[in-house]
Amino acid sequence: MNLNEYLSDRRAMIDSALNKFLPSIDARPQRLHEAIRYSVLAPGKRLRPILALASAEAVNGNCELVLPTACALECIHVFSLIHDDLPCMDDDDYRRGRLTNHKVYGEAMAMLAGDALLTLAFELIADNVATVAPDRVVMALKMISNATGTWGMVGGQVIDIESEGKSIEFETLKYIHAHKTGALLTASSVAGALLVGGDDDQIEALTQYGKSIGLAFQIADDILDIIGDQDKIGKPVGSDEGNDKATYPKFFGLDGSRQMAHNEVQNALDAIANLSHAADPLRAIAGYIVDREL
Ligand code: GRG
Repeated sequence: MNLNEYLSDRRAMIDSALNKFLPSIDARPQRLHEAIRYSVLAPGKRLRPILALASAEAVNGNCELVLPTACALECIHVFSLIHDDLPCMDDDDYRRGRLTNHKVYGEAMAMLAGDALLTLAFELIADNVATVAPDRVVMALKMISNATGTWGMVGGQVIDIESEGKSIEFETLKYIHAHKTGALLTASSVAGALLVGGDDDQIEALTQYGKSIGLAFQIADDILDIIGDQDKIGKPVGSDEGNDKATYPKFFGLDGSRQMAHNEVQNALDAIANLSHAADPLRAIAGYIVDREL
């Protein structure tokens, strides 16, 4: 399969759905809606929603049926980016090649844009009852909430903040990565299949796939923060070093980290070995996650 064609086709599908689902700048409060659209519609990879669509396809489902949940996953992701960039967290000026949300709209509006995106996400998932079985929507709501809050992304962010400037055990670094970035990537890898009626074995395989690509993604992110091209990544490199953060390269060096990322890609492929050719997009995405330049 041609991965580049697949990714650009799915990105177009998601961008058009996001444009439809996000509040219009003509509706009140206009400035909030402008701030939301500024960050969500900025050029991002759309990795999480693409994974959700590919996950539905992997179990022979129609990916268009899960578009509301796929867009919800991007809303949750962008909420985390906007809040992570705030002065009280990483205090970053650039994201996705543009000024960060608070630099343009101010801190209060950026915080509220993140809050509105997080809640809009759950509204969108609930709206998915229009196209898939209600019991599956409830299962997806539970899984995605769990991956987002204290048991997932928010929990990982807290341990990350508490670990800054400290010498931490490798176990703690694994916890941070698995929760802060891994949990939402895993939920995205499972959500599509869950919604279109995937069976227990398929859901388990996709969960293992998601955990492995989640870890591979974060190791690649650690590597890109050292050797990446700032223009391609859309934000300054070297921020981990500047923030005194523990990373895979600090524990294992660049070559050791690259090898570990590739091992995780192989684990992801092994996990979905029993799925049919319909899972080929997921197979190709696993490789892309470590070979990407941004
Ligand atoms: C709950 C406030 C809060 C934060 C959660 C996920 C997270 C913690 C913060 C996001 C910031 C960050 C730098 C995370 C580490 C790696 C990561 C998720 C990078 C950005 O994701 P990409 O590369 O971005 O998929 P695009 O822009 O392509 O969508």
